[in-house]
Amino acid sequence: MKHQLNIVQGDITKERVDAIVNAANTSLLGGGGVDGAIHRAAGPQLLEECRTLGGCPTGQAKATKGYRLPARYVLHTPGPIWRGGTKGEPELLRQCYQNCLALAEELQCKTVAFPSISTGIYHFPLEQAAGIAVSTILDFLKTSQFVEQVKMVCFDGRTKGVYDAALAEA
Ligand code: AR6
Repeated sequence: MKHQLNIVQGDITKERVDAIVNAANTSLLGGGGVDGAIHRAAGPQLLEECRTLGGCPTGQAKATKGYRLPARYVLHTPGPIWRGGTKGEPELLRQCYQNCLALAEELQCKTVAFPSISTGIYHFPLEQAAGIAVSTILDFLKTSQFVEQVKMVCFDGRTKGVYDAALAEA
């Protein structure tokens, strides 16, 4: 199959893909979790470019170069902070995946790697987040022109298990 989604366990900063996604915050000026790991691996030029972007609203996405990363681009998207699920969190999370994939398509990327957006410091429930991620990515892959391979890069075994189950049920 030409267009596919794979679930893997690992460190997204090591991925040799056209674009990796950063689970950022609205300042785009760095933080902990995967955001901290990406900035450390990319080097200080990433923060310099991020400073020129003027932040980013939750659910939207902005691209930078990858600098010292093996990936050519970083697509920064602030996921929703979980506030009980009645503040539009599911729709905002869907928009994160959708807008990153649209940006990857604009940049003519063939391969894109995502972390599990919002399920760390932002506490979005993992099962629900995995369902949203998998369905949004699979829908996108049905009609994408450039993007052929999407990887969900899960940092730990529990996260990978939940994404595997979501893909099996899709
Ligand atoms: N590779 C892949 N996944 C990772 C890595 C890595 N190197 N490191 C952590 N994860 P989080 P959020 C996983 O907290 O919930 C930051 O401070 C992690 O185990 O990074 O969207 C930002 O600046 C979890 O499964 O992101 C924001 O302020 C997933 O990545 C805030 O955290 C997401 O966890 C965003 O919170």
